[in-house]
Amino acid sequence: MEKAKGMPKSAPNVETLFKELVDLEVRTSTDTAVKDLTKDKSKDMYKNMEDIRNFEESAKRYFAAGEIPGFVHLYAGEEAIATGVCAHLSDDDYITSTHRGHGHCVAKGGNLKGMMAEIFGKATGLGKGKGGSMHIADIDKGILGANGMVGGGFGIATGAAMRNKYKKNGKVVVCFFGDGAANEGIFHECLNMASIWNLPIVFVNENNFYAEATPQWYSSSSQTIAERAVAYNMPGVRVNGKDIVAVYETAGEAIERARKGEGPTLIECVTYRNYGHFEGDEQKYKASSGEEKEWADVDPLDVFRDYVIESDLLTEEELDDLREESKRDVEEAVKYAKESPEPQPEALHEDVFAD
Ligand SMILES: Cc1ncc(C[n+]2csc(CCOP(=O)(O)OP(=O)(O)O)c2C)c(N)n1
Ligand SMILES: [Mg+2]
Repeated sequence: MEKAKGMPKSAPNVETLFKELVDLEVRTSTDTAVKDLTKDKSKDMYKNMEDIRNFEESAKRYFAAGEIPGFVHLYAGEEAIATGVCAHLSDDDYITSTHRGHGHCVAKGGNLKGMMAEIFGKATGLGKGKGGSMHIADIDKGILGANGMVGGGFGIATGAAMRNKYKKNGKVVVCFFGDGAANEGIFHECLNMASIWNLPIVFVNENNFYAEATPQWYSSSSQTIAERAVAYNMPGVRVNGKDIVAVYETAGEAIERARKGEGPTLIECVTYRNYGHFEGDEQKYKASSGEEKEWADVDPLDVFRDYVIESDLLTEEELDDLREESKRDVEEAVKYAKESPEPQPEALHEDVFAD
């Protein structure tokens, strides 16, 4: 594959560089035969994507209103990845998440009320209101934690996979990470170790083409993230991350491979975030207004709606009902969070050390 442009010698045509990367080949649902997408599974997946979207839209609204402390990095636009991957996992399997972690946690079964209360900083939150958005975790659901450190999940995920292999417990680990994290040293160390030890792990890259304001064409020596898998002797697949059916199929193969003891896989999901890096980001670094407009038309929820209607899996009415149900669930979570008490000062030193 042609080498990426890297640091340009003269002023780059940013729009062209961006487009070049976006236009590289990806796997889509038309390339795949979906084996086990039942009506019930489709309902669960659509409801889950709606839950993530509604959760994020609420987080956006209440952050702007000053009711959510700290920072929030929204997952809106990337729903198909977390949902399509986690649809293959049970509570016994593990995930590690990122600073953009709400979607991963919802998809892995994180309780909406407990999550919302956590980002509101309330005592009823999953972390008793002490962690907030970037530290949501729920060990009982296999959520090993969102992470404020870019690349922080690699070591945790690889360690958990090492333990799973040692214990022969059949559990799989999924490590979500961004395009920026793929340029951290620990990415290379962990893919290497996962490969030599043949660990039950899937590395799921969410390539939204930006790490904060830094575009991928500028910061990556390889054009794709998936092609780096060759260096670590594992399969590398680049898939359309806006197309949940393609993500679901690709992740299903990788997770099955990991469960059978055949080792790790690297999946690159091509996507784009609906909003700024964090809430309040003016996004002046974006290649052009055209770039944002083009991607705004690609809504993963609509892509899935079209697919299930065309495949006679769900009707428009059923989809609308699920959308309404999700809105109600998220509204209830907001109400719960707002009405919950603040953590008390006495609780500050609790939960610091393991008992
Ligand atoms: C080790 C480390 N370096 C830098 C930062 C600051 N930082 C926070 S998010 C981010 C960009 C991450 O980009 P990417 O991995 O592509 O994830 P995305 O935000 O696009 O989902 C950076 C540089 C950090 N939190 N941790
Ligand atoms: Mg990114």
